[in-house]
Amino acid sequence: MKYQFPNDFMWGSATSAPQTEGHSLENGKSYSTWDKWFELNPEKFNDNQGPKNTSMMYEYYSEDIEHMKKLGLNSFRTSIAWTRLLPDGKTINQEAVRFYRDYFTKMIKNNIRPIINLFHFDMPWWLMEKGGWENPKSSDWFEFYAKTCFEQFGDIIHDWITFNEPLVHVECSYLNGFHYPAIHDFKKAIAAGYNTLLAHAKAVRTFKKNHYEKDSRIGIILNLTPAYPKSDDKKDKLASRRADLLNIYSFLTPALKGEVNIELINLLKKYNLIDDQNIIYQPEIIKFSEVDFLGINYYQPLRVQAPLTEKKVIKDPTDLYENYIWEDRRVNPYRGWEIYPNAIYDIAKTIDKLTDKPWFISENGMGVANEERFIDNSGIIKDDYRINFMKEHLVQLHKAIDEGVNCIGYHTWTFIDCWSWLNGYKNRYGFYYLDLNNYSRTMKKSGSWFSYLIKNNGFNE
Ligand code: BGP
Repeated sequence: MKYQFPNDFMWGSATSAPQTEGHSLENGKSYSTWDKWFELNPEKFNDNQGPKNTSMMYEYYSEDIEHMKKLGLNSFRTSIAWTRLLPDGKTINQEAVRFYRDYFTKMIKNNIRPIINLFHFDMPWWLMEKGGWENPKSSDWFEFYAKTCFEQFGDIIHDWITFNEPLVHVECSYLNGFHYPAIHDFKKAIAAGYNTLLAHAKAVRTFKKNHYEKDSRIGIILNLTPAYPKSDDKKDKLASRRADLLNIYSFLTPALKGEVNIELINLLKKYNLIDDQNIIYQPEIIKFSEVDFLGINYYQPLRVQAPLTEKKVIKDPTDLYENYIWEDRRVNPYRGWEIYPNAIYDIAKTIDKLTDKPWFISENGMGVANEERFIDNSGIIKDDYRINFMKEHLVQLHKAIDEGVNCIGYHTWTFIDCWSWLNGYKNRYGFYYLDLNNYSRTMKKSGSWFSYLIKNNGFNE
């Protein structure tokens, strides 16, 4: 094979509990902010599609593991729903324990390594009513939840993740309106981010103290979107550095070193963005944030330039750096995201300079609307655009691996078309097409290609 990957490379897909399980208020599960928000404002969700009816893996998981096998996946990431396992934050829901144990055990029996994440944007409603991540005590609630997960499933799960893209629930809830409570307040965003970091550190601390076994590891998944400056001009470069501090190093420095990024703290202090009332700096806890391994989600780069007007009072990250459209860009028109595979190589090299820890691409994929257009006579969706997207990204990843970076796997987003937050089912990402009328799953052309790739541990062109 022209592009041969290392032995034991993890090939898989990623998803999350809220986007797949369905039955969102059944079998003992309590409300997450998504369940509640949908009840309060269904019109905000594309086509009124809420989290109740997703791909219904809660009942289809046995069959779906067969589908994973057909692809040849050797690993799979999903999450536990905090609201299902601990509906009131304190009491274990035994039905949830039964469900998750059976789901994970079946994967393992089929040689699919589960990578289990604790939080994928699904804040419990009872905690949201207490302020969610803005509340400094939220990290204690999370630590209790994490400990419960390790106790209930630590005998079968060996790869743990604390958070998926911790930056995203912060910016979407407190800056850009895509997650509940959808307010705009930079200071609150920073407090919520800091409390999320504390929660991560406390979960790692608990894991290492009580549940660390020889073959177990704990990590975090970060969306490390690199910021490319518009020009070599000093001001544009400063803007891109600031973007990287906020978007990359806010969580990457703690995850690699067990300390906050001082340059970032100085920037936030300079603009009076750290609110001492909400942030109680606890380096003795932050030191536990260092992880064993790292997941990197990559979809699109960030293109930045210096702000067009200089502001004294900073109310938004875009007051520190502004986005611009690169004239040569290629774009996925459905999601509106730039397609730039070279960034995967750049990220790999950046990580390589910072650490020897193992890492993997934990999400990469292409969401496309109305894929029924591409169904051929045999009833298969010919998603060649998705195959090309993966190939282009894998070529870049392969180049970096060839140069020695410690990348141990590649996971796509996603396995079966899944529910996507406010976008509902608009953009589809799966290897399997989901028919929402009867929940049937049909493999797309990209699924066949991925299984060929796994079988050969590589591809030719
Ligand atoms: C990532 C999230 C996923 C998923 C994916 C695709 O940031 O971790 O949950 O949603 O993006 O994005 P979207 O569903 O918004 O198109």
